[in-house]
Amino acid sequence: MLPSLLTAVTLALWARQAYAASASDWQKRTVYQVMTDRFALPPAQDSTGAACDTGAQLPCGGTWAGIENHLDYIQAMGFDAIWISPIVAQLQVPLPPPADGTAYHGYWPENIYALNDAFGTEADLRSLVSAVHGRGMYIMVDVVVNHMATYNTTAANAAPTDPLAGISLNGYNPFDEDSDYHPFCPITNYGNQTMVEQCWLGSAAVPLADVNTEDQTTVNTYYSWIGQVVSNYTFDGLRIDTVKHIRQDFWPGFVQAAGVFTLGEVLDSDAQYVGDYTNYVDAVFDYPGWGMVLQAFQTTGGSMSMLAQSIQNTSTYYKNGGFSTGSFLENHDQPRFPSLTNDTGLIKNAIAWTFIGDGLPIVYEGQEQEYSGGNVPNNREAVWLSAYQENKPMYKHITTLNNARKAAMNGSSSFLSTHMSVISTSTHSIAIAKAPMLAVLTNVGQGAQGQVSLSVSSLGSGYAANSQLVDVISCSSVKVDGSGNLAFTTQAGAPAVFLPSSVVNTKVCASVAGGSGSGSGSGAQAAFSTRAFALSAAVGSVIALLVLASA
Ligand code: ABC
Ligand code: CA
Repeated sequence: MLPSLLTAVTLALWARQAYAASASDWQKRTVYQVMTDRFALPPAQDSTGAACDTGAQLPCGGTWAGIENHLDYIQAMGFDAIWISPIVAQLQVPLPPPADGTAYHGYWPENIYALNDAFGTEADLRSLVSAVHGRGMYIMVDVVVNHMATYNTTAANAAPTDPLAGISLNGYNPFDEDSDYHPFCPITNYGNQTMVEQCWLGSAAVPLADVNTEDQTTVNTYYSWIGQVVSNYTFDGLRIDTVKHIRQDFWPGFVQAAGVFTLGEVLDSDAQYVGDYTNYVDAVFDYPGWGMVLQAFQTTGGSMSMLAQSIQNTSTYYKNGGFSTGSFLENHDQPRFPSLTNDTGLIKNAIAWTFIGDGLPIVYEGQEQEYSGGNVPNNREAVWLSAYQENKPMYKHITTLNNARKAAMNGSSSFLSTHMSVISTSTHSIAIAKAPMLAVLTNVGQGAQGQVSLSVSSLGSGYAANSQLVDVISCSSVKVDGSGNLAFTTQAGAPAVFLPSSVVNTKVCASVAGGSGSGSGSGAQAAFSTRAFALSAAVGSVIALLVLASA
């Protein structure tokens, strides 16, 4: 009896290990965010390339089977995890829909015990999960536990009074009684935390009925639900919606019941406020850092020192500093970065940011195609309209960054446990070390060639004098000189991401140019012998960036 019991226990533990991915398991990965309705049509319709009008806010037809059919496209870009939209059954609104559209996005739950049949069948979802696992990839599911969505038939266009009075909760599962919800009040003041937690999101037409998570029975319902969802489908992680809208002490029990890595959405720009939630869930999206990345790279006048300050804030206010963050440039709630600037130099730097730091890198579908939709709903373009082209500049850029991160990880066992550090900033650049990686990001823009020189050997970059490096973005060799200085030229405003040449394999750079060992700077610079002017060479700073404007 005993041996078989032991075997059973061992097997159970093994099964749990195989799927119950922890924060440190996730740290080794990078994530591609799939908005299920907009990523891929079911295989039978795939070649039709059906139109998708984002402005209409109607379902465009993406499904779980569609995602499974295009995992190659995601994996070839170097991602080893995906995040999918919420999976549960949704509120249906009459057509034409109210101003805030339909539930195509999946954030309007009505029955959390049923699947959203617009995305496919249970078999389709299981098949997707096993296909993802079969490739050695992880899958993160988005979950909404703050609210159930309702449609206000009596006062759809009126100022809301008490929507519950005019709403039938027939068919809601669970929470089909008014008493399951906080009394109606719209959130009008985000500075009032009690209001943020106990009042309602949404609009007059589609009020998001705020579940009474002060009630212990309700809490227990959610805890057992999440445990079932994770184990039933063997999800590896959760993206948790609206975390700041539920009291903090709800979360540890939820996280424990889930048993997998949890990444929470706390939409706020205040690092102290957001960072506090890392005491309650494993990690949060780095919204405060994201705001600084936008200001740094959306124009050539952005501030690099504010970006450095934001990295400092992350290490001060987040439980494990940047390790407890998800790093992103775009998502389904924010205008796409190329809607703010069409400067490809700036875009490449902003994308690089996601990959060179401590946070879990996350890329929103369509970034690789340089989609440029603005505010919701325009930022939710269908990926099939791109025909999944893999030869696009940003697809290649993201692939390079993914490969570079892998190479750094494989080349140094301490890469993942080494905190990023800012080794210098100037008006237009910031140098960030996360040994063995050193990134130099600039906002000089695509019209400029910048000559950058910085002292690296004494500043925690991990590079000794005479180290032989490769900038994996340009695939050119650069050598740290005998005094520990690094000089190189950044082309068309692109970022530089250095790795020791010993860890750069042919997957990262098929071949390496300029590997003379004498530094690539002088030869290359001669080509830009036009008007030269120093945009910044901060006195006393170890970094100097000289911009040679092309005439
Ligand atoms: C729909 C339409 C929109 C229309 C809206 C009324 O209705 O699409 O065009 O404007 C889902 C859908 C949305 C839908 C909403 C409402 O439901 O995706 O399309 O909008 O029906 C999460 C998800 C999000 C999802 C929901 C709801 C929550 O990621 O996709 O939306 O399940 C708040 C929440 C946040 C939520 C977000 C949409 O709303 O906190 O969880 N996201 C301030 C507040 C934030 C607030 C934000 C709203 O405004 O502090 O809490 O987010 O825009 C910074 C400040 C921030 C400030 C921002 C704007 O500026 O530091 O505090 O955020 O500088
Ligand atoms: Ca709430």
